[in-house]
Amino acid sequence: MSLFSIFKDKLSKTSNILSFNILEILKNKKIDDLTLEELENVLISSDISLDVVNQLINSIKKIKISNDDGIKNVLEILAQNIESILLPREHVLINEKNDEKKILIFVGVNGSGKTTTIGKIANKILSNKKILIAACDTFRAAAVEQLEDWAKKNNNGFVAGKSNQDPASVAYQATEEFGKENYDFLLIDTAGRLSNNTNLINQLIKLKNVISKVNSSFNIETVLVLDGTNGSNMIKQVDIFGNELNVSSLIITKLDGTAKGGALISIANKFEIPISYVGLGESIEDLVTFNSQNFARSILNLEEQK
Ligand SMILES: Nc1nc2c(ncn2[C@@H]2O[C@H](COP(=O)(O)OP(=O)(O)OP(=O)(O)O)[C@@H](O)[C@H]2O)c(=O)[nH]1
Ligand SMILES: [Mg+2]
Repeated sequence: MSLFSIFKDKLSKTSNILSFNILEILKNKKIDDLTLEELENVLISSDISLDVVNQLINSIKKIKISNDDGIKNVLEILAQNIESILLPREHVLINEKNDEKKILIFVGVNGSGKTTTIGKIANKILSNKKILIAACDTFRAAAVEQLEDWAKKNNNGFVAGKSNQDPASVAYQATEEFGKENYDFLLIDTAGRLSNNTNLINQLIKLKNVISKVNSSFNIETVLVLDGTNGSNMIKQVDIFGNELNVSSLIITKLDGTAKGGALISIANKFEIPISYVGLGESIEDLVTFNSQNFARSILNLEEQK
């Protein structure tokens, strides 16, 4: 299956609604005020934010439709506009040729997909690279076990704290081991739930500080994992985590399970934080490098551009 077909298949919940409704609205081949208003509502219903919807509507306002190709043309223009919003956000998180030691800290609210995403990423990293995985979610024993299973499956190193140990001290231990041993990547899993968001963020800030104290020259990326089924509520999470933790990359999961995939475009438009991967399913291969053209064309149910 090509990468494009995977996007198209897995984003069908969003595209079924978006493209079906757009085609219905354009059936009478007229772009008048009523048509534009109806199109606006459909775009908003897939959780595309109002400022993006306005941009998109403006781009098709003056189009004349005389036949079926004209309808297709509208979809093509929408796709091009969406692609141009997304393109600057494409980002390579794991560069297999990179020899520099790299630390990735995965943060995000509970259930967003951090732990499974770490497993998927470990699976992507070439087998000639050495990976250390650290379970800094010390509040849930099940979280540690889940990660240990992933780690063992791929023969990776694994560091876990004791129950309720300070997550920062587990991160410290792991970073020391990472520094001394011949590892290429350190993947750090963190807890998503704490008594409140302020406590959670403070704990994560402390964890990051401890890591840079061990060795300030390590290349550290903070990856915010977002649950795609949250739609436009993801924006609030990027606001909170993005500012406080200097997030350098976003991963949006569960896009296979939602019709609100349009929210990814809103995020790309509002924030300059790059998007490295999208989660398109539960199995280990279902984490896919984010590609703006594949995303834009898939949600409008268009064919791959040759
Ligand atoms: N359909 C689908 N499910 C996903 C995807 N990514 C993660 N999940 C599921 O989401 C659920 C939560 O994933 P976890 O990885 O445990 O989430 P977490 O962020 O570690 O959660 P906490 O540790 O509680 O904060 C699991 O059932 C995963 O299988 C995805 O891309 N698609
Ligand atoms: Mg977890």
